[in-house]
Amino acid sequence: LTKDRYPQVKRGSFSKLEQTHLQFFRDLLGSNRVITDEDECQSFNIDWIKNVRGFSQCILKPKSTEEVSKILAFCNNNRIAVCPQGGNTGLVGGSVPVFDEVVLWTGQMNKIINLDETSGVLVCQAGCILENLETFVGDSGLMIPLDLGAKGSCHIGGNVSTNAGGLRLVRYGNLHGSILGIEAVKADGEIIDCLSTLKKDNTGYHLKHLFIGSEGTLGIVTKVAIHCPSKPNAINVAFLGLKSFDDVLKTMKQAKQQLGEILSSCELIDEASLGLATGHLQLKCPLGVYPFYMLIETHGSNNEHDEEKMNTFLESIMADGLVEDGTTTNEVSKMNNIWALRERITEGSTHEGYIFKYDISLPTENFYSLVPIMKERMGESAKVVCGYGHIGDGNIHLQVIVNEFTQDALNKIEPFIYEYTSKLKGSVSAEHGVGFRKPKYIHYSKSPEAIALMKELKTMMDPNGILNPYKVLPS
Ligand code: FAD
Ligand code: S2G
Ligand code: ZN
Repeated sequence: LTKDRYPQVKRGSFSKLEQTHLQFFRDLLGSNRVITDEDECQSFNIDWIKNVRGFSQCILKPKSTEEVSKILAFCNNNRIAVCPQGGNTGLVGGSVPVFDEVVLWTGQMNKIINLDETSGVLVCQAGCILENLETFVGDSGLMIPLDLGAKGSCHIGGNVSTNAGGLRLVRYGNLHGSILGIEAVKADGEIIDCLSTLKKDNTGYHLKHLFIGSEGTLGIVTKVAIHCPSKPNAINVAFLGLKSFDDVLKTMKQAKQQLGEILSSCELIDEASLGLATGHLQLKCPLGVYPFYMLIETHGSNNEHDEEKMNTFLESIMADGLVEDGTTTNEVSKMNNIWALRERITEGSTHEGYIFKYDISLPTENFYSLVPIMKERMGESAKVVCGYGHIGDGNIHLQVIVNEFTQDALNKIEPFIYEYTSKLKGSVSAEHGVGFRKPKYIHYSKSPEAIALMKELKTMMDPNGILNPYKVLPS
């Protein structure tokens, strides 16, 4: 969706970048942390799925909170628009400029500040890559309570800013619960230190939640304190083949009942989405072909107990005729191969064609209902219509893949898919956020009063609107 495909978006009355501005940034950061070369700016201007493209001519690479503070104070005074960027793995166009906003990249803010091994609280800068944090705390027998396919690139500051859900939310909850403290910088450069490492602190309003999920529009997250649970001694994965969605629902219910507190992930993959991973990436599926697959994982403290629970669960769902086939393992390489079938669907999809990607929360019994409806609506005009995702949290990733983008295809999908979701009181963006692509749909999931209050908050926090303009809130 390049600039010309967004005729209705007009560049705000922000300053155009001048030599004096660049000089200020160079004096502050040093020339090697102010990127203006067009080729070097390119990757910061295009999002991961190459859906949106910006035209920034200046990428800033601060190393500290103080530098972020000085940058924002300067940009605020000079009305220069700023696009915060972490790993640039966001999927709603929130992480790249729309026009010529300055990009403030957190990649150089990647220091770990402290890990308290007793309380399990990690304090680090926002630009730490999720996988690096996972490795670091893993050495102390702890884990980051968040895991997603983008872990090799995404930054913890970006995860916080999108309130990323991921593959284990069903067990470890969302970041509003596991993030204990945040340090952020407001648009005027003021540093807000809410970097508490306490599990309980009810002194006044819980300001950290303003920055969790606000996608860089209320402030720039510079440090986070996150509670890291103990790394499980025992991990088991079951991969199941099922013939109907009704059986999927019954199996999920059994999993929640019989695996209870050790259930750490419950993911659904339909035949078409599995095909995108096995077909384009030559991944091997350990089962035959079925309409549905489930990936069920347990995290526990005692492998013997967990294997017994898992086997009892599998025997009961087999006896009830809920699954056609299944395999279970606790061998790391086999578990990784099974997880790859789920985690690399996104990557496999990119080889199929142009992807219309939807990230929807629906009432559990309707979780899959949109897929056959969209197949019907698209008919021959779509190569693939598929659904996969976090059924444990009621969050489906629905994809309509066509040869190339056409307005006609888009018109068949939108706003129908959003109206359908809204009628079922679902969410038009379950975990990826609103970004640049969905502000015009936020009203399908939020009341006019709620949107009005969000705008009041935005005006209070960022009166000149310099932080990630054109994103999240409808103009
Ligand atoms: P970016 O993409 O750089 O930015 C995301 C948003 O946050 C932008 O609006 C940006 O302006 C803002 N931002 C970034 N850093 C800061 C900061 N320090 N302060 C303020 N604002 C900031 N998402 C899920 O929720 N669950 C998944 O399971 C999941 N799986 C994925 C799998 C793949 C293969 C890919 C490519 C993406 C996936 N995503 C998933 C989407 C994406 O990875 C998440 O949204 C992630 O949290 C983005 O982190 P990031 O560092 O890349 O942020
Ligand atoms: C997932 C990744 C992005 C997508 O795989 O859980 O959040 O929609 C998604 O393909
Ligand atoms: Zn997801």
